[in-house]
Amino acid sequence: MRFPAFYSGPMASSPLTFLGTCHHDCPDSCGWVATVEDGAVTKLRGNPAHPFSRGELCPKVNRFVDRVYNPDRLLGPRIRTGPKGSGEFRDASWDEALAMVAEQVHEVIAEHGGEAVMPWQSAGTQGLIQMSSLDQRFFAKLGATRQTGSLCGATVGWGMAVTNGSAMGADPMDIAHSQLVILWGTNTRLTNRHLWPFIEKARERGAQIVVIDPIRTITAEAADDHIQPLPGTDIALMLAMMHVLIRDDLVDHDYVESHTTGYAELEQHVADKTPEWAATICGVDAATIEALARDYATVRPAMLRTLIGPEHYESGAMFFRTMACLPLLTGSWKELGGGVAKSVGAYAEPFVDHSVFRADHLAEGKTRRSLSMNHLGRNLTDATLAPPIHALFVWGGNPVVTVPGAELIRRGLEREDLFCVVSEQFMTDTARYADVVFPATTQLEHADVVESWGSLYVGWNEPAIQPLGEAVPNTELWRRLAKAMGFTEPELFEDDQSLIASATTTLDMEAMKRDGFIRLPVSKESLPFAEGGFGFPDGKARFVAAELKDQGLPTLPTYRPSKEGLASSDNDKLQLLTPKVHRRFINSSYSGLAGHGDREGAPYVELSRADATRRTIEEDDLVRVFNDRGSLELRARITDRLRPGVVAVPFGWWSEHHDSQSTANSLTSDTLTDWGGGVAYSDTLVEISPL
Ligand SMILES: Nc1nc2c(c(=O)[nH]1)N[C@H]1C(S)=C(S)[C@@H](COP(=O)(O)OP(=O)(O)OC[C@H]3O[C@@H](n4cnc5c(=O)[nH]c(N)nc54)[C@H](O)[C@@H]3O)O[C@H]1N2
Ligand SMILES: Nc1nc2c(c(=O)[nH]1)N[C@H]1C(S)=C(S)[C@@H](COP(=O)(O)OP(=O)(O)OC[C@H]3O[C@@H](n4cnc5c(=O)[nH]c(N)nc54)[C@H](O)[C@@H]3O)O[C@H]1N2
Ligand code: SF4
Ligand SMILES: [Mo]
Repeated sequence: MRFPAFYSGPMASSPLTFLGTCHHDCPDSCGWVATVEDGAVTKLRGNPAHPFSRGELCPKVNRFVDRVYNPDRLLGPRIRTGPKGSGEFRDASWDEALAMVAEQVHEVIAEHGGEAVMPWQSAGTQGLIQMSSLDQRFFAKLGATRQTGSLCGATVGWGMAVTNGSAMGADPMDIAHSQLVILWGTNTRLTNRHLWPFIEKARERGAQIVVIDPIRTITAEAADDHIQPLPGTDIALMLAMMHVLIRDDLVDHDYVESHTTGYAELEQHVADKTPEWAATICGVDAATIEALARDYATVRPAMLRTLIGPEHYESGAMFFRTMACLPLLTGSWKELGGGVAKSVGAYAEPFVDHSVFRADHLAEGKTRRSLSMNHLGRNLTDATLAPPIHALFVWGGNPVVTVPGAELIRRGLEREDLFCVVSEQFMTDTARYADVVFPATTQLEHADVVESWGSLYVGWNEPAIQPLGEAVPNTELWRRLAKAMGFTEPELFEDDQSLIASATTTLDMEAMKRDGFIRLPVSKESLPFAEGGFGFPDGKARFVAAELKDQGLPTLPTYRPSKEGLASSDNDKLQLLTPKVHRRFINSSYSGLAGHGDREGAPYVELSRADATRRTIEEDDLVRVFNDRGSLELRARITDRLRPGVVAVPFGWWSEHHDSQSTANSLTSDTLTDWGGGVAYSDTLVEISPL
């Protein structure tokens, strides 16, 4: 079967270079230039013209060409021969693999109905059409269960929206204009490295950089101040800041009066949320909280920069709803370099129309239930689900490593009455459980458009080479599966160029293809809420959110200790954080590759000297980290980067890097966030004992 040509428009660059954009789930969405000789990519460099990434890639993608040509790449379909999870497969032709999937899926639907089929997809590629497009139509046609929830990001937006009526934020690049930069629960130098030069620029202009993080990260080490609250307690810290702002009359009353509602209730609500009160919850002394609040109001412009870290708590959305109240009180939105800079997806919404990919009519009126992607383990093992899941499709993700409750996921994937299809570039921990594995192309082999969540630049991705082996883009997989299933609706077979064109009608695609990127057509000085204009009908932001009442949640910003968390636990338990730590990984991608995992070392558990001494643990001892969900054997690293009571295991390692099959997410909590559909990875308690 020949793969159809992707793109035949005008060539942007000289014959041997191709402009592209990194597809990884990373805020930077760097522009790149691929050099091709004799049909093979020989060099991949940052595109120097890209205004955000400015010619640099990163320690992951500097070796992307090795990833693409890696001997372990999956280059043809495979069919399982050994027990589930064993990783024993044989090569198969596309025709055989497609026929097997079609037969099994028809059988599942005939016996149990369409909802017995579950799609599970994550952001392995963030590309417009390769992340999610034709799959929506394919699964509608099957009448399959819908995936809801999000591992990352949605909770931030939904949290902010309760206060602001929209998920809009400041343009992160405007941080260069700030005099006070508060990096609140984001490890910029690791996870968003191309923003750091803009922060350095602010610093050259006299800005003060503060990091608020329970871990002394590499970003905290480069800051002027590091405030280290106990995990999941920031809401109390923010309430105390509001207390100080109001008590000391550091409030912009004009702004509050013109553009907000509920101030009187907030004033009353925070009257007793003193810095002393917060200090007992956060473990940050009251004087530090006082000073932070005063600086926040008086050193201007002050930018709050946040990403994803704090969403992974039971009160994840409440964190962002509460944060959104701070710039309202000080009128910080009026200033270039003020406000809150979060992910900027909301900027692209008017210009990139994802709704064109839907085709709900294909479901022909069948009801389609929704199940959370964060409860994959629960859903696969819940025999009371009606119907139970009997066919699972996974693409663009590695849930056995990245989703909480990993042991439950494994148990679910081991079920003999589950048919599992995975589309992948590598034989991941998840792919090992598949009945059929399909080979996926990389970003150098397919066309796409990449919307960034870290800057206002949208990138073009020109395929630089033909697909390797028999790999296909995700879109082509859905087309082939639709054909194998015997479907004929033209919507299921739309080609890539047409899909891209239909979603981007308001963008200057010619300029994007010529330069490799364009800036979203929004004004240079983007001040979304300088003059109010919040997303509610009256245009005003809300300190009181009446709609939360229906969900049994407090209508005012409120700190509530987590059910599973330090604040409510006995002292033998430690709170486990599982952050991104490695420069050469992105999530669980790369940890299995030479030049990445081997150079990062091996997984470990970090704990404070006090917690180690209490358990007679020495540096490099082998210890057991466990709770009732799972257990890991790890080397201990004694550190002063963490407070007593808090321990950390780096996220991203596969089971082959651990002594058992388990990984960090074997231990983590799958409790959902208060709203927004996220999950509380960090509300996890563990015990540690020497081995
Ligand atoms: N090198 C590398 N870069 C990446 C990734 C990667 O895996 N590796 N992943 C990418 C992805 S998918 C994402 S979403 C982004 C995430 O980017 P970030 O949100 O910056 O990264 P995280 O590590 O998820 O969390 C950031 C910080 O939040 C802190 N944190 C945890 N709990 C709390 C809390 O209660 N309060 C406060 N104040 N801070 C807290 C953690 O200690 C951590 O240092 O990074 C992207 N970039
Ligand atoms: N404990 C803990 N768990 C976490 C986090 C944490 O901080 N701690 N962070 C969470 C966050 S923020 C995120 S975003 C998630 C990420 O979780 P996942 O989205 O599962 O991320 P990856 O592990 O990178 O898996 C992406 C997979 O997609 C594949 N892939 C890439 N491109 C394509 C393609 O074009 N087609 C197909 N078919 N496959 C492709 C890659 O080979 C890779 O195996 O993890 C979450 N899990
Ligand atoms: S992973 Fe992030 S930093 Fe690295 S090249 Fe891709 S977008 Fe840039
Ligand atoms: Mo993420």
